[in-house]
Formats: sequence, C-alpha cells, structure tokens
Amino acid sequence: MIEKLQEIKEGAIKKISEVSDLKKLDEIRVAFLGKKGELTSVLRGMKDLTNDERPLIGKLANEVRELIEDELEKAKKGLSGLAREHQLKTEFIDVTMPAKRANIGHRHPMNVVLDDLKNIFIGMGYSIAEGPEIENDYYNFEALNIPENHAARDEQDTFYINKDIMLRTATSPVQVRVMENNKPPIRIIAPGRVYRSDEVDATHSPVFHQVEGLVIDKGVTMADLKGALAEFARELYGEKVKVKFRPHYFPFTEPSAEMDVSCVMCGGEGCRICRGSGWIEVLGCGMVHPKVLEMSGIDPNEYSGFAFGMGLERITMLRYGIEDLRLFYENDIRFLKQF
Ligand code: 2U9
Repeated sequence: MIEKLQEIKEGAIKKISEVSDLKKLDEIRVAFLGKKGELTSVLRGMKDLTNDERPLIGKLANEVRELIEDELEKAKKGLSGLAREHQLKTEFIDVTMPAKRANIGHRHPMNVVLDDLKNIFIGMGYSIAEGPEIENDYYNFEALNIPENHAARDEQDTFYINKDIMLRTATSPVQVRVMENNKPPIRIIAPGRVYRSDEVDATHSPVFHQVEGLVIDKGVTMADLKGALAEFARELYGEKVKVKFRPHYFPFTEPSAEMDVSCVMCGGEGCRICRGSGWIEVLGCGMVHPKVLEMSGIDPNEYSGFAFGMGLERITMLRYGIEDLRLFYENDIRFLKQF
C-alpha cells in the first residue's frame, strides 16, 4: 500500500508538471482526488488494514493528498498567470491611438430647400396642409376638372391600384379637401410625395416631390398671383432675380401660366444650365378654374383664387447646380455632405 501511494504521488506530480491548460488540470484533479479517483480508492481499502498499520498508512495517504493538492494549486496559479499574460498581450489596447470619427448623417439637400420654401410661405401667412398618398379618381382628377380622356389619366402616367384608386399624381387633391372643409380665406401650401409612371432618367423619377399652393379669398386677382410668386422667387434666389410669366394651359386653372426666373447659374447671360436662353422655368400657376371652386363648394361669384405647383427635385437641382436627380435617392453621404 505504501508503494501504491508512492506510485500515485509520482504519477500525479508528473502529470501535473506536463499539463498546459486549466481544463486539463481539473481533469487530473478529478482523476486522483475525485470520488472515483485513484487516491480515493486507496483510502477506501484502509478498512482492511490492521490497527497498527492504519495510522501509519493514514498519515502517509494524507500527506500524499496534501502534496497533490499543493501541486494542483501551484500549477493552477502558473497557468492562470500564463493565460492572463497571453490575454494582455493579444488584447492590448493602445489608448494613445486617435479615436474613430463617428459617422453622423447629413440633412438631405431637398429637406434643406423644402424648409426654406416652407419658411418663405409661412412668412407670407400660408399654412401647411397634408393629405393621403393613395387617392381616388374624384380627388386626383375629377375635382380638378381633368376630363375622362385627359392624357394625365393615361395608365402610362398614373399608378392605378384599381379603376378608381391610384397613387396621387400631384398634391392638388390635398387642396381640394382643404376647400371642401374650410371657408375662405384659404392660404396653404401642400408639399408631398407624388407618383407618376415615368422612366428614371436625369430629370424624371416615378416618385418625386411637389410643393403646390392655393390662395382663395374675395377679390384675388392675377396681380396677387404675380406679386406673391415674384416675392417667393426673390426670397429663394435673391433680390436680383428677374421673373417672367408665359401663358400656358392647365385644366384646373384659367388663365394659366408658367413662371421663369433669370438663370440662377449665369444671371441671364446664357449657360449650360439655361441652355443659353438666360431663363429657367420654375413653376406652373394660374387662377383657379371657376368649375374647380364650385365642385368643392366655393361660390365662384363670391370668391376667386390662384394656385401654383413646382417640383421640389427641380428647385433643389437649380439651387445647387445638380444635374442628375438620381443622386437624390442614392443616399451617398459624400454627395449629401456637400449641401
Ligand atoms: C387646386 C386647384 C389648382 C396646382 C397647380 C401647377 C400649376 C403646375 C406642375 C409643376 C411641376 C406639376 O411637379 S410638376 O410637374 N404643377 O404646373 N400646379 S397650378 O393647381 C391647383 C391645385 C389644386 C384645387
């Protein structure tokens, strides 16, 4: 039995000295000192010893157990130290390195311009109106005096959901609802997303944004329209900008016009942006058609009004000299950061 204990002691010391990680070390502890371990089974055999032998062997067995425990503890400390050292080496943090710059976003140029537009009109006493992007035929077309066979109703231009329901092709239906629900005086702008089944190119997108406006009161004339829109152009593009109105046709306004501003890039000299003409078209406008007023419950004999509409992409492109509207939808931070 003395020999057996000696053998266990030497075996344990050898194994402990060879071990290279903490998990294996614990396996060794179980193999020698665990319930079914080598030393434990020797101790179990003590009951068969004589009374003389038992204290001697007992003492020796305890010494062997303590020795193994000490060796295990020493090895554990050594291995933990090594593991920590390894961790410190591999997980080294250089606190003197410069910090990574947090990538914060940037306001979209169209939002910058939209805020300017809103502020200009709010400054002139307008309110902001919103409405649904899914519309029916009445609000999108009929109430705007757009006849059944008008090109705008063509399936090529309009995203139909069914015969009666569609994605709005303009924000005009917002204004129809305002007329239905409010008595004049009305002074609103309706900014928002609109949809037309166009092919994508540098100046077209099936989803784009409009800002439309509507003013209705007693005695509103074309002079009020010109005054308001000329002031708007001066506030947006600067005091020096010139405006001119050309006759046009829209079903919902009569008379109708388009407004040009002197080229914001060359000041009217003629350049690539204005294609040499010195003028740039910025919006459509006109006096609200009496039929349009009447359909929404406003008496055209008592009230008159003007309306206008512009594309936000176009206004933003002109403001910054951006030549391709697809850049607006790519969300490339290198593009966005320039504005
Ligand atoms: C009501 C009555 C009249 C809105 C108007 C325009 C002229 C116009 C275009 C500009 C570029 C659309 O984005 S675009 O393609 N819009 O030229 N829009 S007058 O007239 C209205 C609106 C609502 C009740």
